Amino acid sequence: MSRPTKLYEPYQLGPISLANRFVMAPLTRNRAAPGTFVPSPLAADYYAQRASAGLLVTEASQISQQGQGYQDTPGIYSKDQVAGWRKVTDRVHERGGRIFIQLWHVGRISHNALQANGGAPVAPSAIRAKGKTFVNGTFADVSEPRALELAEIPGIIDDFKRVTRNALEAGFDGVEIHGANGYLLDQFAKDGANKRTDAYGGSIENRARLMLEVSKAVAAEAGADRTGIRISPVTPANDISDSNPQALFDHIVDGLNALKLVYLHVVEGATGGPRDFAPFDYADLRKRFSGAYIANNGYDFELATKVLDAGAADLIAFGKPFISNPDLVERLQKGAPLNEWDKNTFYGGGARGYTDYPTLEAADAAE
Ligand code: 8OZ
Repeated sequence: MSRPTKLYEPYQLGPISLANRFVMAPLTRNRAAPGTFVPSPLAADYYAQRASAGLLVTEASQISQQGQGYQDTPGIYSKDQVAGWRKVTDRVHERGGRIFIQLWHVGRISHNALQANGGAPVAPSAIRAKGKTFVNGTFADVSEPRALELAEIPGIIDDFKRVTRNALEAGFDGVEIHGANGYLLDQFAKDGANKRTDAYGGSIENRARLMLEVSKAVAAEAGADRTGIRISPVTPANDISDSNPQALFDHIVDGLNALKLVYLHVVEGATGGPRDFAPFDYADLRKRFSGAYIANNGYDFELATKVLDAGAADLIAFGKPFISNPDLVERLQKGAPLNEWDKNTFYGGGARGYTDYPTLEAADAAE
């Protein structure tokens, strides 16, 4: 049975042809090698299994040791990490897939145990988030951060540039800047976390500056047509908030549009929670942005079809359904039932709950 929908129409994303409108959302899985943070050898299987999505976005990958906030998340700053990712991109490309890597600096959402010499995580301002991270096998309160010195900011932009070159060397089709979910760039943008009085704090223009400077620097390395960004205007994730998200993100998106980024990936509502968490006009962002609009958060076949038909988005990112359904694209086309996900195996561990979810074909053969 096939159902009428735009989900299976191809899409031209800058220079890259996508087979359909499905995006696999970035999903943190905490299975990188402890100590080196090289992606797990299983990651190549995991992403290759899901390569029928028009575009895969990798799990968030730290741009530096300082940018890490959780146990065993992969990096993209060392030679070994680049070699590990190369195996992933090769396998995805062999299956005809396309893959971007998500570039991540967690800012204050980290723990001393992950930082060089047990130091403090960095943030726009020395304000500790009310929230937890996962380190040394348990959930722990995030550590007290220190405010970045003005003179340190160019170094962070340089880190983003360096890892963008690494990403291209690793064979990625492009990069996604993680500007969402209460991590560093979102912390700078939003006034709940940014109390700076220099050029990176205060006005909307100043708070948006780091996200836009990073976007410009990354686009200069990868090409704007291979650079996307993820934002989450109203999410409360990781204790983030802003007094006027509409004005803030109207300004940010105008800046991203001027840079000609290839896509804007928007977490609508509370990340992993209610889509109507807070009032926000997403159509306004779409109007301001000429590139592709990727909509995310709580989409299913029906809502995705409705939104694509209405022209409110170009691509739809699915998260958890891709964890438990490597063949999500084919299952939804057939109207076949979906595997349920097991939350207990989301973060950390091995193949179980990672590469062992069956395709429909495998499940049928086993009957
Ligand atoms: C879940 C657990 C840890 C990190 C995000 C990178 O929310 C994450 C994340 C999600 O963007």
